[in-house]
Amino acid sequence: MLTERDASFMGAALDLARQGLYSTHPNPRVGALVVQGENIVGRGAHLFAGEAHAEVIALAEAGATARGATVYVTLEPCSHQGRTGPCADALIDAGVARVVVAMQDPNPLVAGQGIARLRAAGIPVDLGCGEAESRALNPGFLQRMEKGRPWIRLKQAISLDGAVALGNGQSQWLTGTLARADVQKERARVSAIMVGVGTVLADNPRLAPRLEVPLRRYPVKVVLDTQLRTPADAALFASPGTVWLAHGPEVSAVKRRTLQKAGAELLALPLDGVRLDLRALLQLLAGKQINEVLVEAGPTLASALLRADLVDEWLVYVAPMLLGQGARAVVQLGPFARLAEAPRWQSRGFELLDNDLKWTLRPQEN
Ligand code: AOF
Ligand code: ZN
Repeated sequence: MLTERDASFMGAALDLARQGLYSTHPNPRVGALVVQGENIVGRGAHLFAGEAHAEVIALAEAGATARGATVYVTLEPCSHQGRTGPCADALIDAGVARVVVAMQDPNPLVAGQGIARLRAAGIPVDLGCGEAESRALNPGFLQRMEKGRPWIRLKQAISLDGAVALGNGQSQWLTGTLARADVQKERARVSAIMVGVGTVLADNPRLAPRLEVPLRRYPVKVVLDTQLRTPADAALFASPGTVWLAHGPEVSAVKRRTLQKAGAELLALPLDGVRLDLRALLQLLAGKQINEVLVEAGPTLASALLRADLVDEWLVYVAPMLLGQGARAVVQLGPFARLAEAPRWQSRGFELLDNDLKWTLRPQEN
């Protein structure tokens, strides 16, 4: 039986899990709380793959007071011996009396076995408290485990008249400093940042998050570059984080070698028409443990992803300015003959960042 009190302790465990927002890749963000009577006696957050899981840290803090305690965990305790030991066994050994779990771990290595092991040891387990919040914290990990592809978050800065640049390409900057600082945080949380080669050639971006504190882990930089046109002296080679260049079947050995020497890892992909097969790319990224991807797309890549129904979330930073006639539209879709055919999106939240609006959208569910 779950109570209000359970919900409130699980809320605290979720807050702990959020400490891993920028660093747990490729693992999920997980928090754990040990409660003895009315008192919190242990707190844990999983922070880094290869290091202790949340439960282990929380149990260590609780020590002997874990005996008879209730433990709140935002993801099913693991049952496998991975980089760290099975958390289900650690909970059993500590003698806890009850475990409240936000959601089952879809990782096939766990998938219900952690909960089964606790129950087999006579420990009651309540499942589902805070499930929506826990899911929201790990969209990429969950989608990779459940659907074999990463979570695609498309990010664009647009004008009030729906454009990303003037006709001559000028686009720096539409949004103000606060919105641009927010993008750095969006970069820092993901497993990979993705752009088309057009963006590399036009803006020569570094694509590494710039935050006040150095990160323990930097996202991979993925460039969609069918013909391998990325210059070997592109700025992204000099910034922190690995570079992956996704290219098509027909690229010269010389180009391949030059770019590998510059530090790139090359990902050969099949074509879908004249462009890279995006589904194949996402499958490959999932195989390389990429959870969330921030796509900093120009209109071409954005349109391709939208047409293929591959955008899971759209972050639109709207600058209240007008770019006028001849400006480059945010996407090229349609034309649609009837409004009923026009794709609609669901608003999932907004934030005013100084003079700009950050709008979070998800595809309309049918
Ligand atoms: C937990 N508690 O805090 C986390 C869990 O390679 P390892 O040993 O770190 O295992 C990673 C897997 O463990 C990960 O894919 C996910 O299924 C689970 N994460 N489990 O009991 C935690 N982070
Ligand atoms: Zn574990």
